[in-house]
Amino acid sequence: MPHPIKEISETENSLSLKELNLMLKKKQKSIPTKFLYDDLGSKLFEDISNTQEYYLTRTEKKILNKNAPSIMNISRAKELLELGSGSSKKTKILILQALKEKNNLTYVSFDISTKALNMSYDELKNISPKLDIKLVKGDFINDLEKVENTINSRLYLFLGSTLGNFNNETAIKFLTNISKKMKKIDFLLLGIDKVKNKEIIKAAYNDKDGITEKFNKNILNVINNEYNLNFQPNNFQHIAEYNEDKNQIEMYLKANSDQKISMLNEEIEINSGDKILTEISRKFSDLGINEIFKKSGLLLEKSFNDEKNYYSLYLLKSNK
Ligand code: AVJ
Repeated sequence: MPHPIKEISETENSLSLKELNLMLKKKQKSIPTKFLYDDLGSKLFEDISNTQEYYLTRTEKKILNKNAPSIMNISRAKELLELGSGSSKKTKILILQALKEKNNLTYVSFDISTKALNMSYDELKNISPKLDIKLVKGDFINDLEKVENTINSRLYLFLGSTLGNFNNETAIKFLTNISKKMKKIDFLLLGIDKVKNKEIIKAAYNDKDGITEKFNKNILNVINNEYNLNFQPNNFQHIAEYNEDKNQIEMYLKANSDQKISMLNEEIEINSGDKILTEISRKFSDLGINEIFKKSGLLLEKSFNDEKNYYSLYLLKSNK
């Protein structure tokens, strides 16, 4: 029997066809990043995280392995709530640590993809009878308020540097929402990719096996299915370039030829060479991320890094 999944999104699609239409007609065309993560996309991201070039997941895991006792000791959490949990492979480290000292622990996995929630459940189901697993399907930008509150001490987890996918305004809005939802005894553990040599960063988004390319192009299949469109993924090329002024990777799909996309009784023209933005992935300095914490009502309790300072985990409290 599959584990039950609680769906908390009010609408099936928070983005209307009209809104998508406008995004595709703007000077800088774009598709919302979240459409990268259907079932196949979640699986492809899992494959990216195992490539040699993609240092983020591996480094985050290393930091977690080293510091799980300290993190669980400071937070004393009885519940872990993970936002955008993916396969939960890294979270397992924290769960195992917590179970060493606790008679029971709740783990809430919150993700937009059913596939990811099931992967997460499969990863964790046999760990221990002391672990209660809850699966919640929703969009962490729109549906966070609807996540049930608890009187237990909760550790919010937002790992993988997913915050880097948000522009500054959205990042602050999102973290402020978490900070407001947090009780005095709660903590937030945030994983952040840091500014470093740009060749290392670029390589991570241009793996030689082309998995990131497949991941990027899959976004077109996702919106084709969701909105009944006729994008041809093979008419586009994967681009991931590093914007040094903004310290961010920008992932695009670049049209190989002129094409027309039928939508809402019109034909959207895409010209050869046009680039559709599918993702930004920001890289932070300690100074920059601390500025964001301040603006979001968060206080830094402790930070953890790898020896090269490629990546950081920040353990935070709400300032209320
Ligand atoms: C998991 C969202 C942080 O931005 O590095 C991987 C997604 N995109 N390769 C990232 C991603 C291209 C990833 N995040």
